[in-house]
Parts: sequence; C-alpha cells; structure tokens
Amino acid sequence: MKKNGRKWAAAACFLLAALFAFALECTPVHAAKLPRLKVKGTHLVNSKGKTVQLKGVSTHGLSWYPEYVNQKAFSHMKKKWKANAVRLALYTSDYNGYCVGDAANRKALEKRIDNGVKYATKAGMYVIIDWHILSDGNPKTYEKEAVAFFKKMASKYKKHTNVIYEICNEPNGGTSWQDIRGYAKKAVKAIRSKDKNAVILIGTPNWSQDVDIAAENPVKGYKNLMYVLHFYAGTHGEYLRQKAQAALDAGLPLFVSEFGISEASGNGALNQEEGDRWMEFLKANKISYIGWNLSNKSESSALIKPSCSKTSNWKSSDLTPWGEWLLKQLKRK
Ligand code: IDC
Repeated sequence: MKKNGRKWAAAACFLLAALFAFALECTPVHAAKLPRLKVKGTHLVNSKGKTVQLKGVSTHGLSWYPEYVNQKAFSHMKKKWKANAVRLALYTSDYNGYCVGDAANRKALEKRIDNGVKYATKAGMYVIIDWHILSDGNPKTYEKEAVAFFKKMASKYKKHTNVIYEICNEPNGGTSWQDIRGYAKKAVKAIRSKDKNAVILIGTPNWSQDVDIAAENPVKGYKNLMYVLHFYAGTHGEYLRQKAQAALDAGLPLFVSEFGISEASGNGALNQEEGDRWMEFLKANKISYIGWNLSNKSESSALIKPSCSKTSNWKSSDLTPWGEWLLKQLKRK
C-alpha cells in the first residue's frame, strides 16, 4: 500500500512537472510589460489617463539595414538615448520590399519584425510595425497584401500591448484622401478582427502632410486611430505646421512617425533652427515623434556616421550631427 502510494505521488509529480513545462511553452516568450496606450483627444494617454508622448527612432528599411535590429541596439537606445519607441520600416516595393520579393524574402522580413518586436519588448519600448509604401504611391496597389499582412501581425501580436500598427507610410503621387480612407477602412478592419485596441496610425495624402484634408473626413467607427504627419525641417516649415494646427483644431489625433531636419530627400543641409521650432510645436501639442533613420548610410538623415560600423553601444562621436541633435531632443524632459 505504502509502495503504491509512493508510485502515485511520483506519477503526480511527473504530471505536474509536465503540465508546468507545457504552460511555460505556451506562454508567449516575450510577453509585453508596457501598458496599452489609448487615444484621447488629439494625443496618447496611458491606462491611467496620463498623457504619453512617444519619442524614438525609426530603422532604415528592414531589407537594407537589418543588422541594426538587435537587442543591444534597442536596449542602448532605450537606456542611453531615452527613446521609448522604435519603428520597424518594412518597405513594400522599394529595395527587396515585402510585396515584390518571393516567399523566402517575406519570411525573412517577418522574422526581422518578430525579432524587432521581441527586442523592443525586452528593452521596454513601444514598437511600430510600419507598412512603408513609397514608390508605390497608392496604398491600394498592395491592398490585398496589406490586409493579409496586418491580419497575420495582429493575430501574432494581440497580446503584445506595446505594438502599434502604421498602415501606409507616405501615400504620394496624387493619391487622394478618398483612396487612402477606403484602404484604411480595410486595413483597420483587418487589424480589429484580431485586436480590438491597438493604436493604428493612418498615413495622409502628399507624403503624409495633408493632415488637414484627412481631418475633414476621418475614418469613423473605431477608437484608437491616429493620423500621420511627416516633416523634414530642411524643406518643411511654418506652412506645414499650419496644416497640422488646422487638423488639431478639428480634433484629429496626430502622430509624427517619421521626421528629420535634413531636406525631404533625406540628404542636404540640416536646418536645426527650423527643427527647434518643430520640437516646440510637438511638445506644446504632446505629439509623439520618431526620427529617421538608424543606419550609417552616407546621407545626412542617417544617425550613425558612415565611418562607424558598430551596430550598438555607440558613443556620441559615432553619431552624425543629426544623430547628436536627435539625442538631445530625446533626452530632454
Ligand atoms: C530614404 C532613405 C534613403 C533611400 C530612400 C529610398 O533615407 O536612404 O534611398 O528613402 O527608399 C521619406 C520616406 C523615407 C525616405 C526619407 C528620406 O518615408 O523612406 O528615406 N523620406 O528621403 N519621406 C520623406 C523623406
């Protein structure tokens, strides 16, 4: 009897251990710790209703500079640069984009996104999955692909409260708000079919500048939607802030998911004074912002000097003048 009892106890222990191992296996490897953000008025708030301004860095295209998507880099940006968000730029058509390559390319890019989400989560950062349309100026060009992609992502990351979706970087080439809005309704629906709450960023006409036009007829029926404003201070100044102000006045939530202080080409001289004026505007309106781009490409919008091949643990001497300027902004209270 005693012997049998011991056997049962051993079996029960084994069963418990197996159950425990199974539970561990089923727990998402990188369960998010950050609170889900919400849109309130024209900006973001945390679960207690306190205003949150995300500030961070965008990768260059995930196909071009994948080496910067690594844990040390993301943790460095969080700890040393005080960035609380990172944007993963998934080009759709340019340079081995998601929609132009083969299945192996898509798989490799999805793996990079997955790593990026994992690294950002571990570092304690919000992470934006950016459908980076560019030469494919109209998001309808790859609408089918976008709907499938966002369904897949939202299903994968619905428990990751730090994931934000950006559904079309910069519509251009005369793409109307009507077209973008039609596309947005489908992409948003795809995300919402899996995730009811994640913040979603919607691109606007004319390289995500005409937020005033979007404000006239925003997407209805969903919460936690924001509209994208992009600027490059070497090219865009007061007239674009006036458009942004008009959108804010109409109650449109804005998010600057990409900006620089070079020219819009991503190159040319930096305009720090105009950059300062933009920063004041963003601060006054609690608008989140993300600087372009985490690479050492030889262009003035790259954050790392071309001579520096390090992919993490940068010193300030490794940064370009734009990199140093952005760091100053990120560290500001
Ligand atoms: C630029 C990159 C550059 C690349 C080019 C084409 O900096 O290295 O050759 O794209 O892919 C944007 C775009 C962003 C641009 C950036 C600078 O969203 O992809 O990056 N920019 O031109 N909009 C305004 C400026």
